[in-house]
Amino acid sequence: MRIAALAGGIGGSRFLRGLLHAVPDAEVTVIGNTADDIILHGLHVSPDLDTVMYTLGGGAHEEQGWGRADESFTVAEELAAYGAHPQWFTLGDRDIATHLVRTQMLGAGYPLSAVTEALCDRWLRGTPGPGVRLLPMTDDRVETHVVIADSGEPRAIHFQEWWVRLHAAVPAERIVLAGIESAAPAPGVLDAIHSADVIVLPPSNPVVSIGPILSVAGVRDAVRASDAPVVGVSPVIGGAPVRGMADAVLRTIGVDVSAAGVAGLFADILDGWLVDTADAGAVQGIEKNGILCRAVPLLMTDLEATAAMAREALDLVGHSP
Ligand code: GDP
Ligand code: FO1
Ligand code: CA
Repeated sequence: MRIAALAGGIGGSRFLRGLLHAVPDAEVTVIGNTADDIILHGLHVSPDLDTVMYTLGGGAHEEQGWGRADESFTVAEELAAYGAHPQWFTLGDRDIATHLVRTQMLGAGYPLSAVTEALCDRWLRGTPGPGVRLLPMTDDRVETHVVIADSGEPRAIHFQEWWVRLHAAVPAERIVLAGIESAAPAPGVLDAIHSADVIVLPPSNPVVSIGPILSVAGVRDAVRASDAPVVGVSPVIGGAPVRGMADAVLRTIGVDVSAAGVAGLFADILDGWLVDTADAGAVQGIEKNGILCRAVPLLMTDLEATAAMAREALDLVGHSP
């Protein structure tokens, strides 16, 4: 079975791990969000691509979700000693090697897709079966910026500064995808969508993870036009995201912070939508939108629980593994 999955970072990669466990012989292409990318200390950091790569490759810091396991911060301490900025985004020593390789290859003229393939050659070689492929959504620079009110004046800051330094505590008046107008799908992205048997939306952040991917020229149309059923998993349970700031960014774009609200955001592309048992009351309304809907436990407490979610998602759209 060929599966195409649109993924952000922590939530997406945890779900993908369960999906691969549920369907070990599936050929999975992950289309990763690159709008979180940020240049720091001259290094190109791709947080969501790295979270997927480290998580599926077994190198991620499990509780944190992002960054490497067994990490040290000697370089970050030295940077701080020099007063180098910013200091609100901490790069671990092991993680810096990833950014050095990426920055060096980009500087030599390789596109982000080639860089990602090279990095994944180390991390994803061991995955079972036909394995998993990670593609950036685009090779072009796209950055999520957040417009906040700074003493009355609107000011755009990088999404990472809003999230990591400000903890999304300052209301985001607008979310802007800088560069999206001229971003083309990376090589293989549209093919992966066209040739998929199933397209999966893991429970990633609908606005700043799935949103940018669907905003790349041609991607949303390709998903809509694909013969493959599209099935998604709600990242919101009982009116709140399981973690992170999805509630804040959903409010910014005027979408109800609920499993039904997020289903509505993707109604034009969804064939199936999983909600948690806490939101069983929403099933009927979602089905009125012509979307198959099922209420099942949606907390990714461990690999088996996540694999069960993945099986339910595939079964809902007639592709039971
Ligand atoms: P990020 O880019 O690192 O923020 O990661 P993603 O965008 O891929 O995933 C973040 C989303 O995952 C958040 O909106 C969470 O609500 C969601 N999430 C995290 N853990 C769970 C879980 O156990 N179950 C569900 N349904 N969603 C989850
Ligand atoms: N998140 C934090 O809250 N604090 C950090 O210092 C931090 C550093 C960091 C370094 C590399 C990386 O790939 C991710 C990092 N993150 C950090 C998480 C990052 O903000 C998230 O992975 C996503 O971009 C948010 O969707
Ligand atoms: Ca992210």
